[in-house]
Amino acid sequence: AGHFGYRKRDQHIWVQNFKLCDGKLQSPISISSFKSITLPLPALEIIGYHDFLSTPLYLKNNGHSVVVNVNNHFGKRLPYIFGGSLDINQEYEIDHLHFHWGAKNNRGSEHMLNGIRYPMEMHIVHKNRIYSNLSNALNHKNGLVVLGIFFQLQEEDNKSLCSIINHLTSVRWINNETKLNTSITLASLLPKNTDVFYSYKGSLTTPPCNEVVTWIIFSMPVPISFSQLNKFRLLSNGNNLIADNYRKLQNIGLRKVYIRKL
Ligand code: BO1
Ligand code: ZN
Repeated sequence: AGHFGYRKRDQHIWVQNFKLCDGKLQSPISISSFKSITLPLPALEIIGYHDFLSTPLYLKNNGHSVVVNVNNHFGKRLPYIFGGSLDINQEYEIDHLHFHWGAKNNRGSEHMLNGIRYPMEMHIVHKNRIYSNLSNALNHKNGLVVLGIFFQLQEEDNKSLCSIINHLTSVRWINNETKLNTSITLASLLPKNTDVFYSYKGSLTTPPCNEVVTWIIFSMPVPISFSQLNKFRLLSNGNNLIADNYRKLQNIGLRKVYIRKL
């Protein structure tokens, strides 16, 4: 029952195997700047994002997405975030990052922003430092923070993505794993401006759908070229190419979305 698919009929049966997917605080949602509540939030503090991540860094095809695992910084302090919309004194350290993308350019992102579905969305998953690992964090409502970053097509390659994208051919098949031969900084993967973001309380967008995620979605997208995006679309789960690995929109219900702007 660890299996789940993204086709419409597959998504409808997530709730049969994963009861939490039927909750009232599910993700993703459609975000509207007009319906968001402006708060005078402090800046999100992003620590260690300019340092090159400790190597070896592993890139893995897990059949749902492609993942860069960052949680094996033995000895070193992991990059972490605090401030912004996060509770005072709570620090969240990076665990991994992964991507959601479409088979066509008019879809792929999980969240929508002002009616726009972007062609790709990256999730940088952080766990509350007070929990010893990701699976423990999934049992607590302040367990995770996920940074959501939209990608927008442009003609030129995004150089910062090259070390990941150049290795996608080495992880074409499910469970393939490879070492990146050049390190990356997380800062290079963020939008130029991180001052403006949306925040709301939601869930994992995949089973088991735990409602433990504070979402922080940056307003400004990051560029990616057509040819770079096409390389994600060649990944396979053994039966099909991986694409359209985004969950359908969930009801916002009684939740509020907050926006920080300058
Ligand atoms: S996301 O950022 O909301 N798309 C997200 C989704 C799932 C996870 C983290 C972030 N976590 C892991 C679970 C694993 C599970 C895996 C499935 O998702 O911790 O138990 O096997 O890909
Ligand atoms: Zn995700």
